[in-house]
Amino acid sequence: MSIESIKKHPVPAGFEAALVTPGDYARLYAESISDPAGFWGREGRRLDWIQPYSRVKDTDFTLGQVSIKWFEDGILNASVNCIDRHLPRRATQTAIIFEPDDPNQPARHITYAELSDKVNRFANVLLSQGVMRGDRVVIYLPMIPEAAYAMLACARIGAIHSIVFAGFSPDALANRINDSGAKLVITADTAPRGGRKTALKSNTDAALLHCSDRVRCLVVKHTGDQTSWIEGRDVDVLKLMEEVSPDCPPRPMGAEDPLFILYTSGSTGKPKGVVHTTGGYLLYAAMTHQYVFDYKDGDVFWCTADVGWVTGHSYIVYGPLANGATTLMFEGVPTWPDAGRFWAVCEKHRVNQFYTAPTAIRALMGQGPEWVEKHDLSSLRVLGTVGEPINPEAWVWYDKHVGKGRCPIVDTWWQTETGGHMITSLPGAIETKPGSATLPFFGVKPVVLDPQSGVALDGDGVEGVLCIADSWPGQMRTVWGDHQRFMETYFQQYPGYYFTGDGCRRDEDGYYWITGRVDDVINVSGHRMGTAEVESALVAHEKVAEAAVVGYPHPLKGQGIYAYVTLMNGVEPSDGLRAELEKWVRTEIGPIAKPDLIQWAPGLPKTRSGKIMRRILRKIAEDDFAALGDISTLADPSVVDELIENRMNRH
Ligand code: 6R9
Repeated sequence: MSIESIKKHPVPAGFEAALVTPGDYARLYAESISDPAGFWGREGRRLDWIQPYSRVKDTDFTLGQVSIKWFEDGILNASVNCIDRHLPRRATQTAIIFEPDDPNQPARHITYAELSDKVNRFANVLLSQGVMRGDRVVIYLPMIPEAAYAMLACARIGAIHSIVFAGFSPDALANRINDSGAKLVITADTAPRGGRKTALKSNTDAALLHCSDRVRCLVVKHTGDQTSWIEGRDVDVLKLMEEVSPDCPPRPMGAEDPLFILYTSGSTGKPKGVVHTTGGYLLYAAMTHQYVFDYKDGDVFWCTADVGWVTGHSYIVYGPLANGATTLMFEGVPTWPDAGRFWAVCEKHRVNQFYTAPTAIRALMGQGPEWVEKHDLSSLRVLGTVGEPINPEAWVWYDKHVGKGRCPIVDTWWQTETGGHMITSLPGAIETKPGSATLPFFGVKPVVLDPQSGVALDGDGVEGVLCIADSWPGQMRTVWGDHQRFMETYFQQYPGYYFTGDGCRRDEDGYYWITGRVDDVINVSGHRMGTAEVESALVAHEKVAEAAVVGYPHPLKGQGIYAYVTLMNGVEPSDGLRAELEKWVRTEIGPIAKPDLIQWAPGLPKTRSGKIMRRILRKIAEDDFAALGDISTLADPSVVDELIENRMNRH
């Protein structure tokens, strides 16, 4: 069966009154492309501006002078848009539902009035610690309401937050504190997840050994577990919140002032600090949240991502709260205490829109539909996926068992760099095909280029690399502290375009199918991992001489991490050493970077100039070594046979 022949799934009944109908989509999309300034100038009024903008779009993709500005002379405050402006109508409405890790603990409903109180107090605590406009604040918190308070408190006083995923190691945390030049880090004592606890405070202590001793540490006493305490450096934030004023005037910010930095993996070893600014990002997050999920007043919206990733920024906090929505924050994991937890939470809180990752769907699919069927999922209206291509089997399972065939599935393709959804269906407007992200969102102009020549492939039924031809408001503005790197990474290879790093096919119907990364980035359970990052962690181990890391197809994670390791002379390979290296990478980067398979490689395939031929390593890892291609340029072609002979069995 060719993929094109997969039939379209029509918009299910009941979506006639969706926010965007098929006619609206065609009309608004055409307008957004032919008159971006007019379109976005109007949409920008979704936000409350302290001083309205007169200029809408000022963007230039020309290599050497890339510059992206939206609503440049507008002045606003993101926390006012997410809180204050809703208070007249929504003070008693729930802003955040907090569902704790332990299902026996009560859920919490935080109203907009309470959110306002907490964020104002949190902002005053930050001010009391000397945090000023433009300062960086690193947030290393689990999925608790304080993470949202901390983000919005930064936004309120004009500080720039940078969240570090709580699963990252002390080293990764230290690197991000240092790269961003943060003054302060916010953490929690310990974090329960799936019944197990992570010692965030002691990780932070370890990280701070590698940072300036001026960096302060705010601690949220979440579990009350005992932690070490350094007087003068560590601050009990919840206690201070009770002491400060519940009123903190919002700082007026320029639309182009940075709102946050979020580090993400690229094809080189060092993670990049992706910078998003205030006006364009917030507008784009809000608008995509509303249209893509067909979010209507009173709906309960649940995005299962972690606030440590961009999906959590845009679709747990900023998008929903800018829209005055009720957003659910879940501290736990899908499979604890049992594989029905997601569905129990959907039932308990009458969730209307549910947004998760293909890896979670595949894991739950493996547990059997009976876990889903135990629960009343009649409140669900729209289902979403994000993070990696969804395989049609998982799509069909999601549609059948979770959506019962009556919930449209929005497969949302986007990136940390794009701020919000770029290619996605819309519940009432776009028919779906399992595995395709379908069509571009308003204002997004995708192009498919021939990877070698860089020529745009016109028409339908083409495959190549995915670029975007013009700017949109949610686009990242720069790499923190390194605009040159920003230009080189995204605008150099295909001049005049934003290069996404993804491969893509546009089918006969003009639908987009993301085929995966074309650079040295692998996608493990929807999380981006630079192969170079894992390699540098491995070679930092005293017994490792050299390492090469590639991705391979993994039934649950999408891609798994396959590491070829050359040991130092005289070191004998053993299972013990393998376990030691796995543990090493976990502590160097974090559990998500742990290699799934380590193959001992006495030699690696290299060109005569010493470049590792990853293409060959990828093929061996994929078990596709019949098609190795030309290996005659290798310095020593015999290493290939040895690697094939000893490849890891993954079945
Ligand atoms: C939001 C997010 C971005 C990379 C991206 C692509 C992959 C994300 C996808 C998808 C196919 C989808 N990706 N969504 N691939 N279909 N619906 O995940 O951001 O962590 O920066 O990852 O993830 O490869 O380039 P981020």
